[in-house]
Amino acid sequence: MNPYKFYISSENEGKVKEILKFLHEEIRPPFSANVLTLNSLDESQKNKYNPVENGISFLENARIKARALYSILREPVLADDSGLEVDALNGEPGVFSSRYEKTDELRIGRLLRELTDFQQQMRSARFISCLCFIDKFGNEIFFNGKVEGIIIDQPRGNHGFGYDPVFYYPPLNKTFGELTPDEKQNVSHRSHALKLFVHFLAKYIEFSA
Ligand code: ITT
Repeated sequence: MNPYKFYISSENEGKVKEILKFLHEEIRPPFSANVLTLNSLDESQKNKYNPVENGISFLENARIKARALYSILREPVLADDSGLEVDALNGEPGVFSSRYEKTDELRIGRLLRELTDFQQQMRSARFISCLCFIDKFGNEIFFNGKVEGIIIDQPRGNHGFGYDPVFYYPPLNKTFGELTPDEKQNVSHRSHALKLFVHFLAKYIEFSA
């Protein structure tokens, strides 16, 4: 069976690294995949790629990113829209997680400032991931994952990306920034969604072969 080729529609290096690692390890024989990133687009395709994430939900933004690449390539694509929902901030930064501030450091700084007056038991939060897959015919399907944690008041650890250093995960008594890539892969929101996607993809490849 030929490897099933599809593209990841994301400009976030940390995210792409996690997705590639997961797919590399979890898509197993008799199935195989050739997973490409935006790096393999030619210049004119790169210039056309401009997703405008103006949706009001993770699902809408995942769809916008997947469609943006699909409309250029007309080949199967996978996009992830993700973010951090903090209960004390009424779910913010949510779909604005990447637009909250310009860099990871500034984003974490702002988040901790907003939470200054909240004690640990009031700092519950969750990471959400919504994946949108579009096949070569333009059919789309979504997969969701989440993981619950607590926002601590000092960053810890330098693994991962984004808000990982302040996202404390009680079952492992560590922040996501302190988890190795393998440990994060075992429990993350993105892995939960990717697991569903891989399960789907195996059936999809089997039935469309
Ligand atoms: P693409 O849209 O190109 O994929 P992006 O960074 O803009 O890249 P999102 O719009 O989905 O992606 O924003 C997700 C933001 O949420 C991301 O920038 C991080 O700040 C945060 N985030 C998502 N998943 C995370 C994770 O596993 N660990 C830490 N932070 C995460």
